[in-house]
Amino acid sequence: MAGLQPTLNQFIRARQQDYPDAIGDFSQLMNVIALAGKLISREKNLAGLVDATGYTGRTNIQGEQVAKLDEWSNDLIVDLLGETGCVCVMGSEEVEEPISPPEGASAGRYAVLFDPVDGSSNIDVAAPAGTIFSVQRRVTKTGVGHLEDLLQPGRDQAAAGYILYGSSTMFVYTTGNGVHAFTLDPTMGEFHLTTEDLKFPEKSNVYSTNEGNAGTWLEPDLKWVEWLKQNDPETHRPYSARYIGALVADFHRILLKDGIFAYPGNTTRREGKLRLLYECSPLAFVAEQAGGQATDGLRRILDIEPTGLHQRTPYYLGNASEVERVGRFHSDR
Ligand code: AFP
Repeated sequence: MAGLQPTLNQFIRARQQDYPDAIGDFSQLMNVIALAGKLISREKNLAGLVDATGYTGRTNIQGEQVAKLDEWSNDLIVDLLGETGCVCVMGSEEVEEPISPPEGASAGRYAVLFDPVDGSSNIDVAAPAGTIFSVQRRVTKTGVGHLEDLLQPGRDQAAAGYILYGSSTMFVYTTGNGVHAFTLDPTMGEFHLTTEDLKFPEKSNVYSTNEGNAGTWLEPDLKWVEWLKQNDPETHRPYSARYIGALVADFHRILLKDGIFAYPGNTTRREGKLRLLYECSPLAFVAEQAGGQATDGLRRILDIEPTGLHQRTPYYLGNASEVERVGRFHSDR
C-alpha cells in the first residue's frame, strides 16, 4: 500500500550505516537528485501549460537542438548540486566544459555527470523521457572543475541511476549492491520503495532499436536483426520490436520485462549516437547490477577508458544472453 514502504531518503540512510566512512554527503546527493526529479516531473507533466514544450533556438555541443525543458532542467540540477558542497565538478550533456560548483561553495568528494532530460523530443508529444546520473569519487586532490574527475571508467562509479518520467515517475539507482526502484507518490511528494534488488527476467525476445537507420548499419548488426526477425518458434523468434526513442524508457521496459536495447555505430558514425559518460555507463552499471550486460559489441562498457566528456559509443544493453549473442555477430568485425 502506498506510503507504507520506506521513502528513498529512509532507504538510503538505512543503507548508509553500512559504510563506515559515510558522512552523509552521499545521501545528500541522492536527495538532491531526487528533488530535481520531482521538479522536472512536475514541469514535464504541465509542459503545455508552462511553456516547457519546444526548443530554445540554440544547439548544444552535440549539434542537437536544445529543448526548453533541457535547458531548464540542466540549470536546476547544476544549481541544486552545486549548492550541496558535496561535488567538486559536474558534467552535463548540455554543457561543453566541466562545470565547477559556484564560488563560495565548498568542494566535495564527488564528481557527478548527468543527462538532464534524455529523450527530450518526447516531451512535446506527452511521451516518456528521463534523467540519467552517474556519481564518481574525486581523484584529484585540490581545486574544482577538473576534467580528470569526470573521465573515469564506468566500473569505478560510486552510484548511478535514472529517473523515468512516464505514467509514473520512477527513481532507480545502484551503488553496486543491487538495483532499487522507487515510485513517486505525487500527493506526498515522496519516492517510495517499490522493488528492492531488481533483476532482469529470464525470458527474452524483445529488441529495441531504431531500425529506420538500418540503411547505414554495418554488416554484423544487419545480420543480427535479420536473425531476430526469422520465424523459429523453438528459439522464440521472431522477436518483438519496441522503441520509445528515450533511452531511459526503453531500458526501463527491458529491465522489467526482458530484451535488449541497441544503438549501433554506422557507416557514417562508427561511434554511434549515445554518450558514454552520462548515458551508457550509468545504465550499464544498473544493468550489470541487475544481472544484465552492456557492451559496445565487443568491449564491456564499464571498462572503456574515457577520453572526452562527450564521447560516444555503440551500445548494446540488456539481458546478458542477448548482449552475448549480439557480441558473437560482432566478434569477427
Ligand atoms: P533526444 O534527447 O534528442 O530526444 O535523444 C534521445 C536519445 O539520446 C536517447 O534517449 C534515445 O535512445 C536516442 O537518442 C534516440 O535516437 P534516435 O532518434 O536516433 O532513434
